[in-house]
Amino acid sequence: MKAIATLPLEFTRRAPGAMLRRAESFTSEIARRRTVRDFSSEPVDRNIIINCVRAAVAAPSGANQQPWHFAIVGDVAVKRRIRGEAEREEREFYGGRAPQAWLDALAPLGTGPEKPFLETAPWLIAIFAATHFDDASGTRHTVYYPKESVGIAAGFLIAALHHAGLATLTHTPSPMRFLNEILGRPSSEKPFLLLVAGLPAANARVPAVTRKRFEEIASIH
Ligand code: IYR
Repeated sequence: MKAIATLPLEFTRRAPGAMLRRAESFTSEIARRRTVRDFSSEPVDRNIIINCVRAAVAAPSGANQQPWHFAIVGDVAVKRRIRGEAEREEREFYGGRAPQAWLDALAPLGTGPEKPFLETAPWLIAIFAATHFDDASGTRHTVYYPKESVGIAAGFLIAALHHAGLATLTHTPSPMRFLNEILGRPSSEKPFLLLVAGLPAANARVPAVTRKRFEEIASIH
């Protein structure tokens, strides 16, 4: 295959001091991100969500295949259907499908099968990962590193939403195939995660959990 054309890189060089200040300022902002489960029903402009999805797709992906789809849901009836299906799965999960050790790990977070936030929050973003795709000539292609690629994009999205001033919840009902049916996505796309986005309820509370110390999660060589 012929090599792709190249362009000069557009890159902003910064002084070391400026880089350190920017690194510290980004860290202090992103470190305030919390997973929120109590959402306000206050509307949020769809253009904020659209712009954050545009940030997500700046993520790198295996072989630049961009194997993702973001289904942005604000319609009340669609959110209600998603809640209904998610709670059906979650009742099974909490009612016997999950091993006791898993339920024990979740107990401090106080999660359960009720998922009112799927209707209360103004926006749900269902993120799908393509496992393969067909090109214009109908040839099937394998996607390389779909989970890594979509995971990175999901991280960008969560960071962008937080930066914009919104709260998020990464919700993973398992299995999530019902999302393909409700959102009309092909079976070649696997639901990766259901992101809830909006403003927190006025009285929102979060678990008193802490992050691991730097020395526990990183080593310098
Ligand atoms: N998907 C379930 C269970 C759940 C699993 C993990 I791992 C969490 O960090 C939180 C919840 C639910 O959403 O309740």
